[in-house]
Amino acid sequence: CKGFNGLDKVLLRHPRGSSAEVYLYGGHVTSWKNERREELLFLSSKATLKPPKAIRGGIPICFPQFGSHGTLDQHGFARNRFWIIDNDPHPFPTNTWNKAFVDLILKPSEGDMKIWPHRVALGPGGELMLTSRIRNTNTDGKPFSFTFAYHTYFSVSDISEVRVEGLETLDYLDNLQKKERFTEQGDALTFESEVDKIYLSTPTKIAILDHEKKRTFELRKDGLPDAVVWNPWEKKAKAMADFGDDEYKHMLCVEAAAIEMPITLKPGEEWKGRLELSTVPSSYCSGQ
Ligand code: TA6
Repeated sequence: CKGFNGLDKVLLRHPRGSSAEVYLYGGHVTSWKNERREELLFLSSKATLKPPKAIRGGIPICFPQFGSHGTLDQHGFARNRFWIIDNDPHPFPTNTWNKAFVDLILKPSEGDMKIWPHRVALGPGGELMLTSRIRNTNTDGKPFSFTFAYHTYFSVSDISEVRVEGLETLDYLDNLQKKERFTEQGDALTFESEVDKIYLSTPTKIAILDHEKKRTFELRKDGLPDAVVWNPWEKKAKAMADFGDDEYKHMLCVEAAAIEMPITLKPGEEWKGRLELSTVPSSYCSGQ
């Protein structure tokens, strides 16, 4: 890792694994490349890389609040802050022993007792794993409730030729229809217009198929029962200053999240969220 703390650009490579690499900026994953150095995450050409504006792309972390319902700014403060590298991390489970990793911590303010450790790991096959551990450190006996999402921007060749498998027949809240609850149809998701849906009680694994690249992203998650699917499409894309007018064609957000049922911790209790991303070749033929 270059750089001493999250303020610098940090490069993560696996010493014995594939030549895949991950870049972090300010503690946020902004780039994940496979062994052929193909970029797998979307980062807008207009993204601003300085707090308090959130980075438009990569994997911003929405914590301690997802969305705008709550007392904080949209999506909470974690994504608007620089994180620092933790050189003396609380031991994470050893199941990451075969991965290169960097440990980060987020302190809401200087000297704050609350610290939230977060590990970014890169496996020998180029798989990317994020683990966050949230503990209630309150000494006044008060519970701590939060909602959370890894707001992952996947890079896709052409949104009109992408399918998402794993969310069929599930209930979802539609952000475009006053968060009303609906039930998804029985086929894989395809995309012809703006979408902003929070799928509820989703499976551990979700697949995102990119027809042109013949590549499937596999998203696996723990501790995160919901999944958000978002593409702003043309009109909203034009309205975002940090997003290119046509960039909606080349991205899709599929976000491992805990939203419908906020996570509530008693003092001393800890929650762990985990996201693992990998890619596999896919034989998806569009129009099937
Ligand atoms: O994840 C979907 C969403 O909640 C959308 O409603 C849209 O607002 C998107 O996040 C981006 O939010 P941002 O605050 O980063 O512009």
